[in-house]
Amino acid sequence: PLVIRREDYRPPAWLVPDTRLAFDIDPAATRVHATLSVLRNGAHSEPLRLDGAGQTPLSVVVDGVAVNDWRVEDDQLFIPLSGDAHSIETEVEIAPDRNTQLMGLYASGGNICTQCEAEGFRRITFFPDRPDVLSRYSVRLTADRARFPVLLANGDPVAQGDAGEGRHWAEWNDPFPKPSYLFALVAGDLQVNRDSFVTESGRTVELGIWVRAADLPRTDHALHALKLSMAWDERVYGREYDLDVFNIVAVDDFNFGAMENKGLNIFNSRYILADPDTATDYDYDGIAAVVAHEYFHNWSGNRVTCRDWFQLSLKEGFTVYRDQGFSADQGSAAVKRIEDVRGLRAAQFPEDSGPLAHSVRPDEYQEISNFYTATIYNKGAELIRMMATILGPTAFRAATDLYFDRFDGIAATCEDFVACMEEASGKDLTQFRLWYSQAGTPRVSASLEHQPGGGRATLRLGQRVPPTPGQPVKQPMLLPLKIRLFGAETGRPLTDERLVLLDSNSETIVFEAVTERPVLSINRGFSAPVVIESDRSPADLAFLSRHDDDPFARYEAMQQLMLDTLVAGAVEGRADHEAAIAAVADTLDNPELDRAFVAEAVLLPSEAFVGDQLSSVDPEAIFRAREALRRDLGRRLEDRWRTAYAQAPQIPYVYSPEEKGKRRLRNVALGYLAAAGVPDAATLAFRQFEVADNMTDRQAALTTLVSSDDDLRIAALDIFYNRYADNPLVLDKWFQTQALSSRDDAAATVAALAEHPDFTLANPNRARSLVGAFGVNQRAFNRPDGAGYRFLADQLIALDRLNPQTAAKLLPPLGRWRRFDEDRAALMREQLERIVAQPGLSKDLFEQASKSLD
Ligand code: HT7
Ligand code: ZN
Repeated sequence: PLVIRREDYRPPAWLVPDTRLAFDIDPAATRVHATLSVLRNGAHSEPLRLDGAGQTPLSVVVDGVAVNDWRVEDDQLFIPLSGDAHSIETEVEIAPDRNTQLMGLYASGGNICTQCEAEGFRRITFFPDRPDVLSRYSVRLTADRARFPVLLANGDPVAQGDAGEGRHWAEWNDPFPKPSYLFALVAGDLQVNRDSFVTESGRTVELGIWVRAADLPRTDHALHALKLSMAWDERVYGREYDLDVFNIVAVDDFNFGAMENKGLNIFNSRYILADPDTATDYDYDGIAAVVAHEYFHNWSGNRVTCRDWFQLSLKEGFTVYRDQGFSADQGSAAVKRIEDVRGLRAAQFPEDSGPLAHSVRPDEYQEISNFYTATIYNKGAELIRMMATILGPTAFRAATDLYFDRFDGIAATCEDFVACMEEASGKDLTQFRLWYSQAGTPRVSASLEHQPGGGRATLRLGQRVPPTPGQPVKQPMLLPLKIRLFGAETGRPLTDERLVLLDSNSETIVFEAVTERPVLSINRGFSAPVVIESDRSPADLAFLSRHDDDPFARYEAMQQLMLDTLVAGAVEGRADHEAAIAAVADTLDNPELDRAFVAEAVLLPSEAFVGDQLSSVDPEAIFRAREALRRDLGRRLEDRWRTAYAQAPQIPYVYSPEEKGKRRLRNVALGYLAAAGVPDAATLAFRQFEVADNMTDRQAALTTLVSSDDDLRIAALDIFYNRYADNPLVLDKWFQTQALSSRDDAAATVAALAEHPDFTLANPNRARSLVGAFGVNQRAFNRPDGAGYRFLADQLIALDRLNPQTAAKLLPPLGRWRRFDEDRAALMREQLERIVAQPGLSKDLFEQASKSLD
């Protein structure tokens, strides 16, 4: 396989300051005429080399003259040029309606749209399809007026008119130089929800969200989120929007969440469409976060872009950090931090400890689409957060100002970003840079000793960065750890919060005159993305869950207590549940705590996370241990769960932090009542399912029923299906809920659902809702007979023929074989080998499967 290496980066041989594109749109045969002004970049004699995946030009014209001394080799068009500046015209024909990969120009629901990041533009026309070639685009679209009444592209609209024979045209111009991955167009039969936003400097921006007519009533939340994002970026980062229009289009077929194309964002419809009847609180949150994320890219990604794809985290890590800050400001910052850390642990920690581990700035890849990972996005965001912590808010803002100003209109690197952090703050981040180059989650050991009678407390810290593929030996990293001590007797803080910068393999910190036995609160706010290994007793963890003043640390103490209990249960077959039950009871009883926080704090760690703590995962044992603790918590605290369940949220549905918190706690309570096996659990759930005026409560009730043995489960599934048969996003929930069931027959149900008439691999959301969800159902997927592994491999092989990117994204569960017993490991490897041996396999799936075998 061809490996692309970061160290091989060379500046482009030719620049393209201006690009003119004319599209004659026809789903079966679209003509693309491109006119590029090209400039030799430095003194060299290389021909012009344009990327063009699988295409042959219909014509090539240089400075107005048709030429034929060009050649196409390895998907690149070579044109010899004698001068330093030329005009190059090419024409190609492409078929969007046969594009199942959903990269380049493709059809979705009868409309035509694009996806160019990372390397989709080369599937549209010949171009140096790399992020450091920035060009000014003007675009003319011509299409059938009846089929495609709306014609959109990047930038601002210039003109439109009639093209005769039932066709019409529109011209768009984007004055900001941009890389080809930000190019976009849409031709479709769409309606718009319009609004406007007046920027800080008084300019009016026309906003539009374009969807199918029937979806128009479900666009208000996204539009509101867009306006909040625009105001937030002005207030928090001093970033103002720069075009006269900002359009968003929602499509049903999309490989990712959304795309930040300049002035014309294209979204997976699941991150736009919401109303109380069809979207959960979680969906509402996700929509606001993704709308904000794509909007924030206008500065972190578009105005300042990436030099090459190894720098992907420059825009993605920073933009995730920015969207996390936005979401934190809309409600409870503590709950947002808890959710983000839970996501990091669910997706990034396993990646960092498995065969696909890579650094935040990777050194090589085969297929760049495989590097849109939790490491690049979420660990990347943690790196920015750590720098913000080390610098403090004022210096961090000065540093981001410097970065945006200095690199505006430039394709920059992660190094450029860190250098701005240093320059604006005067801090030395030399050692911190290891976070960009070393993969693996650092493990920090912490042990605290105290001399009784008001003596000295000694904290011993150690760090170890585990080996990862290609990186057997690691250097110690710079870890910003927020630390505080609390008095075990009084429950009061004994020290201020301290930021310890742990920069060596071991370090000792001394606290003098500590008047009572101290309890250690460490990595407060999850200040560093590390695993803490401490010798704190269950009693100390329970103490922190009651007394710690940092909400994240309080949550963390509770989770650690539960995790230790579950690990003991899974390994030894039984565990003492008392400390965990008492801590949950105290948390439920504390009226001062926000309900959303309580709901998060009393939830048990997932089966997968328990498995991540063990050298050999026994999915059945983990499931039994977790069910036992859930049952005990349910039974022993039944009165409390019933009280929590009785706190009905407001009707009609209101999407607000308070109401979300109430709904969440109520649904967690329902789950515990079901786990307790109370006789009315199924009736309670079914009644909630029937009377709910919102999807949050309806889906939560369905989730409870779907894991139960009660026949009401079948009734609820049928009602749900019939009610939402016309809504693809809600049908995804129907598939997903069943794929996540904890019933013994979950694997068989999933296999049957793959044959359901509404199941299709052609739609990525649908594929993810069944195949992707099944891969995270630890017990069902890891059935000892290997049926789960075979099923996943069958689906991936079939999906790879349609959409390699989406197939490759769903492979990782098969790569976790090292963590399982020999029999399961052999069964998983068998399927990986079967995938690798498939003739015609994509390089996307080949890279993931072959690396997973190593
Ligand atoms: N920057 C966008 C990435 C993206 C993407 C990547 C590969 C294949 C399809 C894709 N669609 C969008 C999304 C983002 O991070 O905002
Ligand atoms: Zn992004």
